[in-house]
Amino acid sequence: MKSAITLSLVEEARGGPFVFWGDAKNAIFQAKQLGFDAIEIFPPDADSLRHLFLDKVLADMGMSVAAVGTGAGWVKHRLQLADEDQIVRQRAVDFIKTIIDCAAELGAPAIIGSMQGRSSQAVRKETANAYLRDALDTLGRHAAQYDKVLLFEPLNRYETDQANTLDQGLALIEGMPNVRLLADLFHMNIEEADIASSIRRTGHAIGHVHFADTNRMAVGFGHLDVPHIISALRDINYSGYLSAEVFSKPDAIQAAQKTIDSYRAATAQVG
Ligand code: LER
Ligand code: MN
Repeated sequence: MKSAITLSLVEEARGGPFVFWGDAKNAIFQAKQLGFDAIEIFPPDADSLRHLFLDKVLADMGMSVAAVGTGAGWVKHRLQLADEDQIVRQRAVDFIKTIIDCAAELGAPAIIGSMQGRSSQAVRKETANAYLRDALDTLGRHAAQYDKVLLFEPLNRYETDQANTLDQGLALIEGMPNVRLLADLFHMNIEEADIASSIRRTGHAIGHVHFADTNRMAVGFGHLDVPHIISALRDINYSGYLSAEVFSKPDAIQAAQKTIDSYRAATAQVG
């Protein structure tokens, strides 16, 4: 398993669960200093990320990009894949395609979390699900041209009704060989009956993990049963990232330090 930490470049997402904010080069430097393998980036759009020319600083630092989030499509541009308007849905798909393209340039997969949208008065749940499936199929194929997977993230019930658990996520991506599940431990703590069992059941499809404690603070600041979860990840031979998508509390450095300490303790303990 590998360690990663999040960086948000989206002002509209202030207060959200990201450790570093704004200054990408500094965040990459700090993450490297603390011993992380990679950074996960939440950009406003593909062009702004490209214009940072991070390839060089990443190469110089020996750092990777774990994943690139698409949530700004919703937070900043109000696009989502279950919108009632076909034109908005198409714009949402196009927005995600551009992120898949620039993530691939950085060697990383893209994540679909809040862009999955939800049902509404105008769009029944079955229809919302069908819109999402269509989009995931298209976008998974788009990512395949770069040999990258597409990561689909079930979210807790307060954020979506598309998929709240890993089992629901697995049903949604059925028949899409290039789409993998993102297991976010914060959402799972709310929705899963047993986090470790869910990981074991759906493990063949898990491609990324958001490493967060029960209160969405850095792991170690809440009451998550970390050894239990790490041993489930070991059982499924998970070799991807544990990426800290957590609040920058009490501040970025302390959240990052706690994360890397917990990551090291947990991965050393279970072997
Ligand atoms: C995104 O990764 C996520 O977990 C959602 O809660 C949106 O912030
Ligand atoms: Mn997440």
